[in-house]
Amino acid sequence: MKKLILILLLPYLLIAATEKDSISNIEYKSDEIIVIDDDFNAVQKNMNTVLNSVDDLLKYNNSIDLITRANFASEAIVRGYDQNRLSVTIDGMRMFSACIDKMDPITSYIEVENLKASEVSADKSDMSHGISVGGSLNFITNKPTINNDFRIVLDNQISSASEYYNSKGRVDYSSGNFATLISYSVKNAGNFTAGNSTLIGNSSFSKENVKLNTLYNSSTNITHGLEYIYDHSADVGYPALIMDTRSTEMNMLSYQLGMKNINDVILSWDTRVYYNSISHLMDDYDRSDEEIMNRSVMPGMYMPMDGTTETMGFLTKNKLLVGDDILKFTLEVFRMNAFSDMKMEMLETGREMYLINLGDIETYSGGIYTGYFTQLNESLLLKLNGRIDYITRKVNSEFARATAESYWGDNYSNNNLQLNTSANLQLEISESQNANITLSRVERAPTHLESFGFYIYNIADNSIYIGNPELNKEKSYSVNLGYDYHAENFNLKLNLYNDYIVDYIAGLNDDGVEVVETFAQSFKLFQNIGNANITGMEASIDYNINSSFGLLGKLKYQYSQSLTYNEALPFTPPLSGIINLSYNSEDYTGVMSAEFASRQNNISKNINIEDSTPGYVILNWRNNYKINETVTVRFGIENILDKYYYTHFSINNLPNLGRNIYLGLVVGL
Ligand SMILES: [Cu+2]
Repeated sequence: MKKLILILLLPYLLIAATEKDSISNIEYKSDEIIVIDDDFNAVQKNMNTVLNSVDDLLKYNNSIDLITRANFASEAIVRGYDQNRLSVTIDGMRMFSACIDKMDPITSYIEVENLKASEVSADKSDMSHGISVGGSLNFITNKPTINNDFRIVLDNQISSASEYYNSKGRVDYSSGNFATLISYSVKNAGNFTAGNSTLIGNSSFSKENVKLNTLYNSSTNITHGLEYIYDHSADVGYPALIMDTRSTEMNMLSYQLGMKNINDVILSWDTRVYYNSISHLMDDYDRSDEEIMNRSVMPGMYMPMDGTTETMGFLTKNKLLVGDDILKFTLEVFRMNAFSDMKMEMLETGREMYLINLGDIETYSGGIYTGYFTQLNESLLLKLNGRIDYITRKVNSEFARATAESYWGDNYSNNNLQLNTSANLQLEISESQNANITLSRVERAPTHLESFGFYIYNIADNSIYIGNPELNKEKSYSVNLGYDYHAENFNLKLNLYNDYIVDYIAGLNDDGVEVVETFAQSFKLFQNIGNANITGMEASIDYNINSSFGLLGKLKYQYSQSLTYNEALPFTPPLSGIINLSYNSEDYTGVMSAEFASRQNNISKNINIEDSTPGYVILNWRNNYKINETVTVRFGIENILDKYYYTHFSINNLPNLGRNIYLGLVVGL
């Protein structure tokens, strides 16, 4: 019975885990607050047994949608805000995508066996992992535990729609004060078949990921952690884009010092130093001569492109008890370098040209966050947040400066001070009901691409983008209303929100450019295009019908508008949701789910060029059967009806997978 509830509530708990510090009054007063951050341990392991990928898992967060460009790691967007408008971190550490065509969103470096939980601060009531106009998204990875145990789990899976093979596993070893965790994943996929048995060419990929973790307890309340992640993907076909990934390599290394209950005041103090680098190479060598000669952008030439980012940082967070109140304090500093260049190789003449897209853009950023949580009375909890970041950027490459001189003059650096505040009030209406309101004022400096990107092609609007060093910060004024109802076998959660955005940043046609006749593209310069407004709602329920059956439902809707153009913003989520009916016995879990979205006619025509997206319903059947203590099988059919569909977040209307039959074998020793 206990297990049932756990599995039924998995998606709910995952969300619950993300609502950070929504501490009930009792917990708030007690010592339990110390362990709250580490509380959602058992949940993830079970989640992994029913769902197959990080993408599947993220879909169960009601604020998240996924932008797809290939049958490969999708980009997570929160309430329609993409990675440019989110602070995306792994264990609080910064990482920046190396591909200027967004082939390597941060989510591509996370594997399901590494992921413990995802924290989303869509209402901006938490700023400890940075903050942007769309909030923050932090991935918490699995860590070793000190339990004097040795355990191996191997998980092999095949699935039909893309002749996909995935081998993954983890080894946990712990002895005395020492623990280690090693996990790996190897993936291989051929071309995938979309709905109605439609084969999508050039859509295969391969990927490997290894994560090594060690933990050492030097005393009862002091831990030292060392973490290394290696990720490599190769030959990733992008049917929706004009190029494919040749290879991407990511290395990430960090050391963490964790201290708990140092004295009556300092409840926890975590410090981290980290380094990561990403190297990305893409080209169009696999495309046919016919495609190269006839495509609308830069026909007749190959365009291999290189991209690298390198980030190093320091992060220290602590939680203090001040009287009866909690004070959270974070200090963060990081440096990031981004470089990207391309060659243009004429097919007919063999002549070559060279261009730098990101001219070794160096970013320094320093931030201080303070959160103050106080219990006003028996039923009212107030959280006040403030965060200041100072960001400075400059273009180091002389070549890049010279190329862009006609646009930027001698303006090759900018500095921004970001001031962010939010207040969150939580009201316990009764034993079973809670309400909360969050007001926030958040701003973000333009990204390095928006400031200093040069000739960056966007296939969605067939335009070439140029950065603008003189952009104003984008500001957002938000209100978020939340309501929770929880009974023994029923939970309801509601969110209503409105974001008013000032100085929205987007590319606008640059009239100053004389378009060469052979160019079918328009040139767009990043500009502040006025104000925008986003209104939305999210609702979720879970209901334990009886000891065997459970129901889970999620629904969301958003309406967005650029006030300048009187049209929707790009990637506005339509009315969409998920319904799960699950059955559970001691050895078996089965989940029937329906994912659906209505037609999206609120589209962007000026900021981006979108078309209306038809609605869809797809059905999935996923199962997990425990044969004995050692062996578990996982099997199911996704998109049972073989529906041909794509979401509003699909680039160039690339369809999703068709009927997909999968079988996995999990062996745990
Ligand atoms: Cu790329």
